[in-house]
Amino acid sequence: MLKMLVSEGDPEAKYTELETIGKGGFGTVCMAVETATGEEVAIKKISLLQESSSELCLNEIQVMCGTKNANLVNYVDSYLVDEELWLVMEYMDGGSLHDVIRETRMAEEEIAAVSRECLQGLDFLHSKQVIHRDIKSHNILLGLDGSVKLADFGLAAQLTAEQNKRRSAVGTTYWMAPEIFTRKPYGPKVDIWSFGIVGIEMVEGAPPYLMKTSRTVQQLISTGAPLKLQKPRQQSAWLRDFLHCCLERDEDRRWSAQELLQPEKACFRLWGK
Ligand code: 3AM
Repeated sequence: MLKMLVSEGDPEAKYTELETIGKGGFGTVCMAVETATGEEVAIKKISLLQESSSELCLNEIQVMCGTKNANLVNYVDSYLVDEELWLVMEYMDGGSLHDVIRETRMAEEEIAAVSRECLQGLDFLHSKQVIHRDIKSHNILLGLDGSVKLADFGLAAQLTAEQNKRRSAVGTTYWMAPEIFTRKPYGPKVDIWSFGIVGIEMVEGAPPYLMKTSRTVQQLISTGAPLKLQKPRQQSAWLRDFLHCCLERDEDRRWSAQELLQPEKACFRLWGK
């Protein structure tokens, strides 16, 4: 299946690699330029030696191919090279939101601007019945031109008319919605919960309960432990309201990306700042 999706040809002839950007459990990400045009790209090289890798890659290519949007890191091409899948995508020269959060405290105007871009990306994904399932600051990439894009679709799930909910517990613990821990069938709103946690990250520099073990966090979130800002009074009512709408435990009452973006809703005041 992977062989049918990838391009033929030699990516090493087409692209000139410049530097390694990062390494992860999956493999490495390099920055490269398309030799003929000078266009900058990022190449994610995923080792296919682990059994689960092929499935994740297939997923990532299928989701990326079908979803082109200004707020998603767009797919360029893919190749099989020895035991690796090379996923060529647009290069984001501003690093990740996680890097920004680690180094500085963001102003509320910046939080609002980043949130709006991310919600536009989520609204687009959800309109295509795709759940990202791993929204966290590490997977939000920035461009020096001010662009903000969602990345890493390895865990994404495509819903269909026959399967309009998912059940498998995937994601990164600190950002995962309660309905995933409690093993309920869940839908796109799990991404909104995760984005609420990103909101707390943007304010405080880390997700709640980061110092606790994954097991403890799982218990805390499933049993309704509070998820709020440590110093709520230092933020505007709009920002608090926004986080509250994202971190609503009841999936039905939690707002959708589309609702959060609506101008007549209170949070829109945050966007207008
Ligand atoms: O290790 P750090 O956090 O510096 O942000 C991603 C991460 O960087 C970066 O590659 C590293 C391993 O995932 N990355 C992933 N996709 C990227 C892209 N399209 C990217 N950097 C730029 N453009």
